[in-house]
Amino acid sequence: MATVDYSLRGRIAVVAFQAPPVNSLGHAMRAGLVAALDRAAADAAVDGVVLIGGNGTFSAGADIREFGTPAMIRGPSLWTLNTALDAMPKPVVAAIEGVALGGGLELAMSCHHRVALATAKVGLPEVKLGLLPGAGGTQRLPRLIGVENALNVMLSGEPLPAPMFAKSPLFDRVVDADLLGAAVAVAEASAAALREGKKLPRARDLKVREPDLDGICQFARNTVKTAFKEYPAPLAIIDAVHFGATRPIDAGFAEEGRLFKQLMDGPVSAAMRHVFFAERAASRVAGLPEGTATRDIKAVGVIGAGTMGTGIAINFLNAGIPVRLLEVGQEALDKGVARIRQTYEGQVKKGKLDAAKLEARMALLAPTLSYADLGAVDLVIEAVFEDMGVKEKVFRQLDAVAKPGAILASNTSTLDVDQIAGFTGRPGDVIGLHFFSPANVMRLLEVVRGAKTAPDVLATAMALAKKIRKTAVVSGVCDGFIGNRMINQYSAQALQMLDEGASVEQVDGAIEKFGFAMGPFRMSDLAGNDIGFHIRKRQYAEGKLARKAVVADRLCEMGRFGQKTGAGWYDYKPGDRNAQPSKVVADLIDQARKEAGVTPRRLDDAEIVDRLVFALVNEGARILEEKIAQRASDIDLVYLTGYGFPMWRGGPMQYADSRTLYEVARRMQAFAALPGADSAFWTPAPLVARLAADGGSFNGGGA
Ligand code: 3H9
Repeated sequence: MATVDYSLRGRIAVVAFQAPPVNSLGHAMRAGLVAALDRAAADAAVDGVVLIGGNGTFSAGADIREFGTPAMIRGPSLWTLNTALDAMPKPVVAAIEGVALGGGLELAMSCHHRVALATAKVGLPEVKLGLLPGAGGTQRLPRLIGVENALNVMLSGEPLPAPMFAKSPLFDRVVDADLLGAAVAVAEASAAALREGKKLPRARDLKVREPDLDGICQFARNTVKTAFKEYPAPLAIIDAVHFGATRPIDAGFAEEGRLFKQLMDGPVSAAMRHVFFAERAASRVAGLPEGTATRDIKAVGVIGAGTMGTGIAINFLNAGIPVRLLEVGQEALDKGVARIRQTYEGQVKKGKLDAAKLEARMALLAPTLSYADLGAVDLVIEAVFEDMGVKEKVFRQLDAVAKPGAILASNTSTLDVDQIAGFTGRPGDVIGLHFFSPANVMRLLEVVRGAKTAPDVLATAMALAKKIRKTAVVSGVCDGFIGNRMINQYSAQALQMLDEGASVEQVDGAIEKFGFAMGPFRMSDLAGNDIGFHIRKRQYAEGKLARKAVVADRLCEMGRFGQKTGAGWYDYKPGDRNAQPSKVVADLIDQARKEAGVTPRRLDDAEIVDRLVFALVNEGARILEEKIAQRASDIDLVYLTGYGFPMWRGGPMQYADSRTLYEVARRMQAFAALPGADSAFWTPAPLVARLAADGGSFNGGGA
């Protein structure tokens, strides 16, 4: 049980937090702390108190797992604790190492003094959970470091190095070593000053000194209104600071509390808290115990120097890992190397990289035309044409040259990784590593676990993903894995709605208003319509597609592959990526409706959005039933980090939960009854039907 250690150092009580790993301030910790403060206050042999993390870190703040549960407000609350600190008759010093974040920093600000190790980081990251600092932070921080600095800390949510604030009243001292010794010394000196009649310093007694309060707050409001349109927390932070800066601090606390509750009860914070836990849960893989040994990846080979291969290579170069880049022809290889250099040069121009680093990264790149040169690398990722025959050739050659123990990975986005593994004599070493384009930018990495993939190969892939700063989600083998299998259903609905009466612009516009970065047609024009065409042709041949995508196929037969051919679902002017509505496409759709004998009807935006999103959800549910994805939150992460699903909605499964699965199933049944509907498509997946009937949810258990 989380608690605190209490010991004496001379006449100073040392209260050490013991709630590993991050000393979050759950109920047991709060109760332990209040008891320790009461004990110290009552003990005549104690002159002061030091609060310190017992395990290398101060505190990561309130226990987020308690949010939305009765434990969060169960007394003593964080509020009671901070009030108890304000009322302490003896000096209390916060000794900060590791991190003091959120409620952890708020606790420290309620102490009379703060001492930090120079390596410590402090911050108020509540904004990243869709919240504001709700334990006095919006009132105490401006009093300690000024309004402008405090707004920067709270609006960015970033953990910042303690020395940044060494000269402000936030810290009495920032030390390089012996944190406890320094904190005890500060407590002793403060106790001595108290005996001499000095008052204990409290942040609450400071005045906010900011002559241009209104100007600063207005500027901040204007900035966040455009940058964080859908997020209520940044504005609430500014409002709380502005309100409290000119009033007694208790009035500020009350306003902060009101706004905190409002945010906590709202859908955006629920979604962002979901994402916080989803990111951490994704690294837990069934059947892969923590501490599974990993293989050493000192050098990587990438096959294919096209857009995908070069994007993949950049990830490793950025992480300082040497890359051998293989192509079949010199010209393509040279182009690939030039593309990588250009990417870095672009970053230099934007001031994101310096010229020396550019050269250092390029020096890690070794282009080659020979498979033999891949013999020494520890991991090879192929990014060649999406065709089983081509993959077979590549993997047979790799099997011949790769050293024993090397991991052989395919970047396939749809093909059967088990079949690919079968082209080698070492299927345990084969895995899918599905990057998303542009591979050096997109955060998602689908890690595809084949039937025979060895546990240490999987563990290595997960660890490597962290190193190259990707969000890794494990998927089982199926056509399209998690992301593309679901997007196929979404695209099918988008096309179906064109057949029924919607326009390309209307479908894109509706889902973009919902918050997607790009609608399905603009997205397809960007990625290349030929990719889907190629996959559909295979799926027609395999009998996997019930309906022909008549308009989409005709579009490709006309060579309208998207931006790269200057025409796709939209028209494009030379050198201009702005999508212009296309008369050609409108006529094509019209013609297809006539051939099918469809009388077009008007679809409203709500129908368009629900059909697109619930198509994702229904397939997501099937993916869960088949155990292709381990958990609903993994599916959400795939969509948030790889497909532009709006972050503030928490992903498709979380969004469905927020609408209630009963409502979702009802909408699906209504769509099944529409004229011309594919009723099989809209039959709720058994998991959706069960959860709808039981009142369950994907993410809240039951799935
Ligand atoms: C707040 O304080 C509100 C107040 O203003 C007002 C209240 C009234 N609670 O990230 P890691 C878990 S809001 C519960 O993998 P790292 C985390 O889930 C809070 N659990 O490690 C994981 O568990 P598991 C404001 C938490 O070294 C494990 O700890 N504070 C909390 O990469 C390790 O985490 C924040 O937003 C928590 N507060 O990074 C800080 N924090 O192993 C959020 C972590 O079961 N936390 N866990 O998956 C962080 O930024 C990072 O976790 C931290 C460590 C930098 C601390």
